[in-house]
Amino acid sequence: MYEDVDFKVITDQRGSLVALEQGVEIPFDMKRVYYIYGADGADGADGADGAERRGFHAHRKLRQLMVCVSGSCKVLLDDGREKAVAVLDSPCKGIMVNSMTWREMYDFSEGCVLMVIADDVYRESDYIRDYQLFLGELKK
Ligand code: T46
Repeated sequence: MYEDVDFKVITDQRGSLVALEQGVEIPFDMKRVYYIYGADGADGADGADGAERRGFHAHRKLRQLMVCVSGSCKVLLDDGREKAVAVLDSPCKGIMVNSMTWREMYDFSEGCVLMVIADDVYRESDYIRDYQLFLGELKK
């Protein structure tokens, strides 16, 4: 469903640096990077915890590395058999999320920036946005 990944951190008196390199921390060919910010609800978005949950989908093929480079959030992960919650609260660690894993992101802290590195370009046809359809495709 997903794996925790710890990154090497290079720290000196100027601060810290993390490098994510294809073939080292990233086990696939990187095709896309995107990031989500302003998701903490400070702009008036009105979910139960003050912020809107995002995600509510699985990907048929896409694999992604997710890391909060600033702040924190939680990710509910579900492979149809079990569910887990990953807490992303450090720029020094991430999670590698496999295909056919339902995800929901929530509890975004103020200033959270969630960066995602993906092994393909954006394709809406890769999304399963209906949970029952997701369970059905898992059985195939
Ligand atoms: C995921 C989680 C972690 C694009 O045009 N290009 C892109 O590369 C992406 C990712 C999205 N979009 C469009 C599609 C929607 O109209 O941006 C809009 C928001 O996307 P979405 O509602 O899918 O956002 P999230 O936060 O629910 O999910 C995103 C990713 O889409 C998804 O792959 O795994 O972040």
